[in-house]
Amino acid sequence: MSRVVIYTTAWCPYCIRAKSLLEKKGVAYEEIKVDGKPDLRAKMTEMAGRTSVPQIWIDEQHVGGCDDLYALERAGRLDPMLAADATQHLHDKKARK
Ligand SMILES: N[C@@H](CCC(=O)N[C@@H](CS)C(=O)NCC(=O)O)C(=O)O
Repeated sequence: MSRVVIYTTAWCPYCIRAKSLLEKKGVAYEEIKVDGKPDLRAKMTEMAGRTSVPQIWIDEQHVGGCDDLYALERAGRLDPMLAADATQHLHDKKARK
């Protein structure tokens, strides 16, 4: 299973919507709450190139926000990304060296 990281704030409807899709799929995710934490929000903005929350990463790959997550779902591309075995990626990377 992939590692999913989502940066959120409270009272953010897009964050709630994104998390509810992940929860519906039974996906465990790491939530980083940036309320009142300008340093963390700045780090998120720098990594994502966007200021809005949520910002979502699947196995180090930046997915984007809630709309991007749902677009992947509609395109049938979310499940394969979530199912990708991160350990296998690392193994493949090492094997290619
Ligand atoms: N299209 C974005 C919309 C996200 C959005 O508007 N988030 C609001 C909070 S609910 C936000 O972070 N606004 C501040 C900003 O855009 O910097 C998505 O789907 O994630």
